[in-house]
Amino acid sequence: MNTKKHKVLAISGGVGGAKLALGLYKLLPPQQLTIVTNTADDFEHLGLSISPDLDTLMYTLAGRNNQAQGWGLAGESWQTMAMLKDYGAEDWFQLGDKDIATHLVRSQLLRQGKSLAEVTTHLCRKLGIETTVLPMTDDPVRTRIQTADGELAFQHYFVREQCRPAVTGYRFDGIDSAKAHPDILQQLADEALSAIIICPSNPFVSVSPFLQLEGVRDALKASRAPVIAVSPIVAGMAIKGPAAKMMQELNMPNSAQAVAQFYGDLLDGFVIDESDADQADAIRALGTAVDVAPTVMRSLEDRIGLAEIVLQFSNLLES
Ligand code: FO1
Repeated sequence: MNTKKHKVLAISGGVGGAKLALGLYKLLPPQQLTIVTNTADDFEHLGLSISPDLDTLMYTLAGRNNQAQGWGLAGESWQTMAMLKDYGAEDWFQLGDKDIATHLVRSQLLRQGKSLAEVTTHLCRKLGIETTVLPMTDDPVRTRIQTADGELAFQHYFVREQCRPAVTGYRFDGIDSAKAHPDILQQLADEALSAIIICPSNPFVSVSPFLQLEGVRDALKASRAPVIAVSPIVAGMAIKGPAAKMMQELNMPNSAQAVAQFYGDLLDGFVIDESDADQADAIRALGTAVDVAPTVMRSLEDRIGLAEIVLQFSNLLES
């Protein structure tokens, strides 16, 4: 790695993105890594401010996530949910007893006038995370999923309806007036930035909200650091979540190549899985460098291994 350039900015959604973010977190000292997280999945539920992707990332970095489930905390209990059921309250969104503490503290600090970024830093420090985790914006942005039966709030589509409705489109409520967190734009302009890594998250609903914030796409293109994405689609399937199903419903091929096309000229490099090696040349023809690697992250070693591969790839592409 260029010795003067050493900072890395990672962009992550929830479960899939957090796996690679954890690999980077294990490899890089806290001052060298910033993780920007999607907040368009956020919502207000039962009077609480819930930020699912921030929660997933924080719990993952703190080593307290429920690995089997993909979201929430390990060793959780569900007494509050049982009582909510007794009251006939909404119970489609599972809030564990420990997890609720996160939402209570976040909601209280937001009500006191703290920004989402300030609250996130507070929660991270208390969980022992020193690396900077930034919400993409402090302003409310909310994904709305369009279906044949009308529009759904993201968590209603994802959790309540289990991603069953066919998606005809999506939009991000509030995106036009939301401002990217200023530290993100500052980092993107930093001469010491050596890599911008788009983690394997859903390109449409987890990464796109960040890219659509005013000034972000231009700042990514203007940055001298290479922009590298890891494909969330492996052998036509998403490891987790509805990305592949959405692609089919939006009349796109559910392939790594289609993801590269979606990101377009933003990308300097694209990491695809070994099982998709036959797409490498077609992606290179789009003007993007390609690295073929084992991208399915089952173990912690896999997460660190992929993070190493991506950082090495970024060294090759550095200008
Ligand atoms: N995902 C689910 O599939 N079912 C749930 O009941 C659920 C509850 C939940 C509570 C707190 C939290 O931070 C996340 C939670 N998630 C749940 C995950 C989350 O909704 C999704 O993984 C993301 O929004 C997609 O990235």
